[in-house]
Amino acid sequence: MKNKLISKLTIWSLICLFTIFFTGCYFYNENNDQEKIDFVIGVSQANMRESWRLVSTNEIKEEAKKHSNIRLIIMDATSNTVQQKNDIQKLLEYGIDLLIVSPWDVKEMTPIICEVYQKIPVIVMDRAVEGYDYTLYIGPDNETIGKQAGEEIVTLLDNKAGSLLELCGSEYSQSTVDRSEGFLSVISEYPNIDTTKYRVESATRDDTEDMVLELGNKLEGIDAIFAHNDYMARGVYLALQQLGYHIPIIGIDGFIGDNNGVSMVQNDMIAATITCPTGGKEAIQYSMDILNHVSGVPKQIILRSHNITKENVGEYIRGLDQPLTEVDHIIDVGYSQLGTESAWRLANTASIKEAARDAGINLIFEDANQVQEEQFEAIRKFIDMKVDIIVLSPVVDTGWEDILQEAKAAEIPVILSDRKISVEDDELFLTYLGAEFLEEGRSAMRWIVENVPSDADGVSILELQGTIGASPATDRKKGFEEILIQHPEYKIVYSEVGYFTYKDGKNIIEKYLSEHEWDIDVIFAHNDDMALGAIEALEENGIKPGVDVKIVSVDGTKEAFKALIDGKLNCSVECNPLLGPQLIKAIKDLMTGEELPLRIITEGEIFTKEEAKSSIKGRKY
Ligand code: GYE
Repeated sequence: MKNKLISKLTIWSLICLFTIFFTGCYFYNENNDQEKIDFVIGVSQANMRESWRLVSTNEIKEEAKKHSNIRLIIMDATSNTVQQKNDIQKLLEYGIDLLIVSPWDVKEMTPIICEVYQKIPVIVMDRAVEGYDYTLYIGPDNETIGKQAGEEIVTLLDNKAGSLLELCGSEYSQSTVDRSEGFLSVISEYPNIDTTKYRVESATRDDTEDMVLELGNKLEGIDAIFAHNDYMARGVYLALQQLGYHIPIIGIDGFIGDNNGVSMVQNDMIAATITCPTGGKEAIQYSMDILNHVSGVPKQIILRSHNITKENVGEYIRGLDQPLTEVDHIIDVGYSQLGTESAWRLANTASIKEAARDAGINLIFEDANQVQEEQFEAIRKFIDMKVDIIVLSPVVDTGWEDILQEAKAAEIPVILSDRKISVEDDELFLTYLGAEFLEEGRSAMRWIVENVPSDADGVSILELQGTIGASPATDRKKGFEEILIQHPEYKIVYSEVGYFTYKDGKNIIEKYLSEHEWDIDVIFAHNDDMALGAIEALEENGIKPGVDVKIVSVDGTKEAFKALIDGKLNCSVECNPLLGPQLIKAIKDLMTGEELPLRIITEGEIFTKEEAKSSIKGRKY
């Protein structure tokens, strides 16, 4: 420890000397008592020109003030990739313990971020890099933000009819593309609403003002204007004032302070703003957890956005000042688990029970045997018991509206764990904690393309599907087919539902063999248990699994690792069931009044024989 302190101090002095030579870099050091430096955090910001990034950097600094034992070194890449790479190199030379990076060009920055991640933890903000080579990603969901803006604008229009303008930024900006897509997905459902898109490449206030001034009397008959950020919204407002038009405006960002979105709503300058959180506060909070090796750090945090209107702006501002509450009683949590169908599920249940026990939480646990009605009963029981929080791991994704309305009426918050649901009213649950199933399906098919080359006859795939209507089954299939479609030589020639169980995986292969000559090149199983069942059926019929037919599955259980090592399974895409620590963190945050993110996404690696060999020892499930 002492050595560590000395080296931190030496590094710190060096850093101070370096400042003299470098511009675009500054050290944030609220507390001058250098003895206490435990961690140096490097922040590589894409630029300090965009206001959103300034807010983000400020939030990072404000949150860092709460920790006297950390130092920040912040560098401004001035929207330049070469500069950002150099910045990161310098930060490494300064001996940072963790890097927070908001990349300018995601593609270009991915390799260096991977490289840094091999040495120290990396938090990526705002723009997601490709793959999973980072510790944690924190960012908004721009498509959802676009949808929220669309919904807000629709409520403004009488009879759901009218003409809209959409003012957006550069088509090369992913956030612009996503916001636009989300917005249009809502608007397109209303045949009597038409919308015209204009681009303001710089997405700034002044250029937007000029563009709207130029539109002049083309604004006649426009019923509402959607601007992709609040600075643009302000430009629209200023132009409309000069032109003498009164058209409701909706912006995005929702920052506090003069001329920002929230005060523009308060002052009737714009009709609404959709908040786009920067995640600066969360970046520091999670940095501390990562550096202190706290368990329960997820892979991705997708932040929540709010619609701020004249009606709720006061309440929103008051909410921001609310201090966190102390929880003075034992927390009662009702957990509706869907079943015991797989090794994944057993590990999941064990992780949740263990984490609840360690945290002193009273967990009322009900297993529904894969039957939705049993989950309804469990939830009703939890409502009667007046638990603090209900956690639902839903067997299928539809049919939850009524029961969740009952929970809402009883004012009991609901968290979704593991699987997703599709409901019209997003407010029926607070957050989703689980894996990115779409990506798992994509990874499985990518592995096939790279490892099972096609011959003249093409590649025949047999698919073992999970439970019909369960989000991991739907999304794994969808993600798999997204990649499949790009490779016409690969075809799914047979697909059956195996409910994620070993028995059904085995039965399907037996049935196939009784009806067909074996002509399958690859089996894609939505989980390991079905793949292991298939392996048994193949062996009983003299077909060598992993050799005569390649097998790819999802989950990454210990049993699957053994099959990988034995060469009977070729690839398992990890879906981590150990959700307990992350769930407990969410429960505690909720109880103290912290806002939960929109989604909390867990990590997933890809395992083949070699990786399985080297990691089976420490494997927990
Ligand atoms: O992959 C499968 C289980 O919902 C992610 O359900 C979970 C899936 C998991 O039965 O093995």
